[in-house]
Amino acid sequence: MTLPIRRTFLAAVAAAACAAAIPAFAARPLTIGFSQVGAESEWRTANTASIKEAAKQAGVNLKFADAQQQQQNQVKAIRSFIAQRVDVIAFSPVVETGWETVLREAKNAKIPVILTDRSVKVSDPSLYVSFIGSDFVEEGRRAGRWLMDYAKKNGDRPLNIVELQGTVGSAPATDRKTGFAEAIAANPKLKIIRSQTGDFTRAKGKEVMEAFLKSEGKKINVLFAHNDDMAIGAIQAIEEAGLKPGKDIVIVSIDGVRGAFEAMKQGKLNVTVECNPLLGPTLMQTAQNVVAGKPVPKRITVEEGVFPAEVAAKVFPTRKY
Ligand code: GZL
Repeated sequence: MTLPIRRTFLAAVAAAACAAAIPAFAARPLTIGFSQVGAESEWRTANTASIKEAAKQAGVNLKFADAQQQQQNQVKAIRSFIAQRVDVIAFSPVVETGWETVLREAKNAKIPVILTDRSVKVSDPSLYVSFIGSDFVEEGRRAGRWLMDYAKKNGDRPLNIVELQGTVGSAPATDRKTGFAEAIAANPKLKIIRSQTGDFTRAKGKEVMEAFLKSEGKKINVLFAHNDDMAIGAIQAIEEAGLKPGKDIVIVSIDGVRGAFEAMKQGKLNVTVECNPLLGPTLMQTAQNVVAGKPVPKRITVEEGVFPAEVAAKVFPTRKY
């Protein structure tokens, strides 16, 4: 066999071998271990649905664990993902601290970690590859700016505010509180007279609002709730106290879930600041890029708006969550 023909023959054999290998490699789906905070709110339900649907669309093998809002359950789930040698670990950290050890274990196992929705406080930023989520401080500012504008348009009278905080130690609770306080600081007539966690749930939001009403009663002019679910729980408490939510007590909330649009259409909620839960597609794309060795941004934010009651009816049909 002369050299040129022999070389062509060998090249053909090599090409055939490579072609045969590709489908085998390509056929192995990516496996992502995902630890979710829980199922505490409408927002969380939409976030989970987005992640599961995006995994299905992307052909990703998703191992999903619900932590029932307990950090130790998330640590356990991450350790289990490491033991199962998943390709990528992703999670929404229920609180900001206490992650160094388990994230170091993931790093030592050479499994990349992607944060979604909430971030963590760690001394070594290389413990996670990317954080995909909202700017919660800005969400708090937007809530505060709406109230500053409301105060100006309504006689600039003193307004006593009660605040339903999210889960203690969580990034959204800490940052929304910071942003809101920063935005209203310029008007000393806007005063936060009570502030307590409602843990992002309707039930707890109602319970804490009942306590606020018992201790402060008609002194309350405004409720700032860190999420719509606590606002909706508080609306029930306000009505049971014989007051009109959205009128006797102005309500400012965050998330932009369907329940908030329903309440705004009924005149019971004044504004909701959007917090986009539809992070699934971005998570899947980012995970695929990480595994393919492509560079990914350390911080990926999402577009969000502010929806006052006057636009609720018009916008509601376009809402995706
Ligand atoms: C925000 C998310 C918060 C929502 C709540 O990104 O972490 O947790 O605002 C949810 O509704 O419970």
